[in-house]
Amino acid sequence: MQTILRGRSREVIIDTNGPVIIIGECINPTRRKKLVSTLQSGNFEYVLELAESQIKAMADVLDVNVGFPGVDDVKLLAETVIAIRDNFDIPLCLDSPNPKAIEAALKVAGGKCLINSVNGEEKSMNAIIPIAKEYGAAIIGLTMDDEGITNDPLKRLAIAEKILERALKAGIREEDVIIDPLAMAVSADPQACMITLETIRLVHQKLGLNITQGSSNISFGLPNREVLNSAYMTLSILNGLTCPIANPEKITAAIRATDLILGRDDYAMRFVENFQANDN
Ligand code: THG
Repeated sequence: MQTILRGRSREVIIDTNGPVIIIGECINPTRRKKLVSTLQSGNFEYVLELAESQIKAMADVLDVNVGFPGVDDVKLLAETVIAIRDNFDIPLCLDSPNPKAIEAALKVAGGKCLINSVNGEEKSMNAIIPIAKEYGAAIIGLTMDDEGITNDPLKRLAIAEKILERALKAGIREEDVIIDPLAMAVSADPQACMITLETIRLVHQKLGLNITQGSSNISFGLPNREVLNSAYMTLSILNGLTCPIANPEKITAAIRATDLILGRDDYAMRFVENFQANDN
């Protein structure tokens, strides 16, 4: 199955058979307080630097998250999207829990965006799915609902099925629904990664949809995050992860290595191209 996203003109194809598509996570105020302060004063230099360095590091899509307590993200997300859109031809993943901010950003983004995200709560599905249909966007469906986050992979799969069903009913194409199995900190729950890996396997096998996740979430609160994130990335890809949200400057080499090992990189072209561009 193929999900197609678009920037101003460039098309990115997310294929359930790989190779892996990288959604750059770095435009996010977590650990980057400077992002909010510069954006709020109308200075887009720093966000454009973050875009450029991630693209150099082989990001295929950019996640754009400007959410921070006290921030008017309806205005700020749209302004940030305009700045990126005017400078780079790359598809965007609009990351906000606020449907109004998502809609304002879709109005100015152009191309074909990925909405991050909808979840299995009635309120979320009712707000986001019609917007996705209206603007022709793809959606990320988080496998949580009105009852919160379950530790049972089969229940997470059932939520994914529910979101897919609603989207299909609204006229959204199957391939435009990407599932997020919820990557959580393994420091907080020793089984967290195993639960998510099993959810990935189930969604891949039973629904055949593209799968994303905020992979770096798993290493919160631990040292040597890079090694932990790389090991988890490889296992996730083996189970069916196709478009992680991650830091390309730290994870692209491991992703290219995994694709090569899985027979999805003829003559190691992509592995070598990344090594030549980024020395890793
Ligand atoms: N699912 C979906 N969207 C998401 C998440 C998810 N969006 C937000 C978040 N989770 C994913 N984005 C981030 C961004 C930054 C970090 C983690 C998740 C982060 N970065 C560190 C830094 O920049 O210093 C470390 C990065 C690293 O070492 O690789 O912690 O789950 N749909």
